[in-house]
Amino acid sequence: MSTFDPPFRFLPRPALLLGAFILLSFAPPSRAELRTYYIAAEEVLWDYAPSYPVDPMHGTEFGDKEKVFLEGNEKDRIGHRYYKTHFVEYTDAAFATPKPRGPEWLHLGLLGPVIRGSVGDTIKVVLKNKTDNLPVSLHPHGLFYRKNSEGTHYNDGTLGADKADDHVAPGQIYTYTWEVPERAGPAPEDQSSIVWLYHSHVDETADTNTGLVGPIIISRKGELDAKGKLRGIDREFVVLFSVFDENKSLLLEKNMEEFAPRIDPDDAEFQESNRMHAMNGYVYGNLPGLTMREGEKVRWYQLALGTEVDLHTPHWHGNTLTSDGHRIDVLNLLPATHATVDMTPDNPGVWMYHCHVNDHIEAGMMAAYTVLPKSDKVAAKGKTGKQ
Ligand SMILES: [Cu+2]
Repeated sequence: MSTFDPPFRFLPRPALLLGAFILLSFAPPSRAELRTYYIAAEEVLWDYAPSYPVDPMHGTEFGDKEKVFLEGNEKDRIGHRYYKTHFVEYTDAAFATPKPRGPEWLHLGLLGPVIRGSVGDTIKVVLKNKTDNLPVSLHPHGLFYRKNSEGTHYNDGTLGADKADDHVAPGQIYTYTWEVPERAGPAPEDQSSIVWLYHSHVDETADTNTGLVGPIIISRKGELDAKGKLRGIDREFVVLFSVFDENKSLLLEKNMEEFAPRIDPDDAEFQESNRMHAMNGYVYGNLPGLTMREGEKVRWYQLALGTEVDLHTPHWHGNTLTSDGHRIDVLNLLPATHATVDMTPDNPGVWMYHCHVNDHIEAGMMAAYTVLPKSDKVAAKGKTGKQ
């Protein structure tokens, strides 16, 4: 008995399959969307090294070299915990419920949420300033913004409403509107998605050292599926390499009052102890969540921010990647560089992933990523019928 209903029952099965293929091939690309994000700037007591006093890279206690940056002593060192301000995503305009961060984004750490879009979309970010006393703003790289959504104050000839985005005062809300035209998305030689930074730009250096930074991922039209997942890519990781200079933080005074009240802020050794060589706000192997499986298509978005010490060379042990059509295991980053590189790991294990600048290795700019063997998945599938 035929399983086909009229009027297709006269067609042979190959013709039907071909017809379906043609229909799908010419299906209109996914429609442009309005994507709205609710993001608050708020204070957090951030821990650069939750494992303290254990060094997870070596399975021992931290030594004197690491303690330069990590050891607080209630007198003249702040230690591994600092008050910072960062971007937190909320579920809606009430700003009452933070949006839970899934395990796939656990590694973002201190960073704000991923703001995602496709070419043709419009992105609205409703920003609420939940800090006590710091003006904040949102400035996106790469996207198309008018003067009322640039998030930066300077003598640009604008007045009135076009200035409202420049400083969002504590307790206030402002909505930024960013367009995603072709020129904000991947160019012909790019992969299917690219990364940009967003950050507060009231006092750019102080704001970013305080922690007000996050990623934007823009994909080609039609590359996001109905669930908002990037087609053909199994996992995405975003990592920001930055020496957070806590001496330049807007919260230095608060940190000193609470953790190191008896030190001159100009003391050179104190200042050095406050330069946190971090990957997503973690040092010395504390960055969690970089887990993938052998054979998966893994996309790494690599970012840097900071000053002249922020020339970083991320290096992956154990596997290689492609960057702009070249094979690499080390990438070059300068402040505010955005790079997208792809890996198909073929080598299971726990592997080092660190900045290759010697001074930065010593100061803690290191992590580990895990590649699970493909065989586990095959075995699990055989057992349960699903992965
Ligand atoms: Cu580095």
